[in-house]
Amino acid sequence: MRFKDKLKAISIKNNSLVCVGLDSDISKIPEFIRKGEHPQSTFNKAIIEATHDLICAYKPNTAFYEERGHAGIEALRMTSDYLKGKYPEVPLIIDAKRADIGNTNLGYAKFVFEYLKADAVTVHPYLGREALKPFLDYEDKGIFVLCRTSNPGAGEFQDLEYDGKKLFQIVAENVVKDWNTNDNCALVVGATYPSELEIVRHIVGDNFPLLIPGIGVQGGQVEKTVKAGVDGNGLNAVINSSRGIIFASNRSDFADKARQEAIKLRDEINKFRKDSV
Ligand code: NUP
Repeated sequence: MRFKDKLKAISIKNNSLVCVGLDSDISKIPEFIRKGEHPQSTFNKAIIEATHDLICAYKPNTAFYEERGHAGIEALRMTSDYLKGKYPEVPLIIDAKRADIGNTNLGYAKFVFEYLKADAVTVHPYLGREALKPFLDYEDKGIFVLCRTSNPGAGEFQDLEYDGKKLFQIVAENVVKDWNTNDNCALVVGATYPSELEIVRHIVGDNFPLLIPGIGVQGGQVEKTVKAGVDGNGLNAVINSSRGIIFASNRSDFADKARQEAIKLRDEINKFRKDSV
């Protein structure tokens, strides 16, 4: 199934726009798991078991696996194998923020889509459409292009103006008009910038997925995010929380606490989602 259809189906089935960020920083996972074999994948499996019926996607950020070298890459692959085996209907977004010249992107794309079997990936737009072709050619996958990021300094380049438009607006326009010929593009917009999020949703229209990180620890507010981010059907907003869910407790109750946080976020999102459609 194509990524976009998979995302829509699970969002409807689970009645949820929550994306759980599997940013399983080895230094933060509970000590009794850290001491065991395969700590990151054991942790991820427990989080998946506790939350798979409450969410619309999982999003591991590769940074927290790459830092461990071989063991981390293995953990990422084991996590993907587990999810694909047990809950194949749940999309896996690999947050790797890749981009290089086309020939090099062939390798990046194979790593995420063939080795890790991801359904979607995050990429930088800076090298342009031509360079990203190896990603865009995967018709069934989702290509999330960074548009307006959640960090405090995001505006340094993203708000630069050309012809009365800010760079992030031009990125959104180009992606939706020119890059999306396979109907597999999506954008990343931080929850910390609801006005920009509203502008981007207006540019891309309905039926276009937006990955929205920055809820909770980074300060993004749920109400503003939902109202600005969902499409006309109350869908296609993938609202990510990583630390706020997976590290709700660092004791033996960590999975239960993660479940409670996921329920809380799902319900809060749904409360405002109703007002938006
Ligand atoms: O603009 C972005 N902001 C952001 O936080 C784009 C991202 N991909 N992210 C990622 O989302 C970030 O790298 C991390 O993996 C996650 C946010 O985590 P947290 O603040 O919910 O813990």
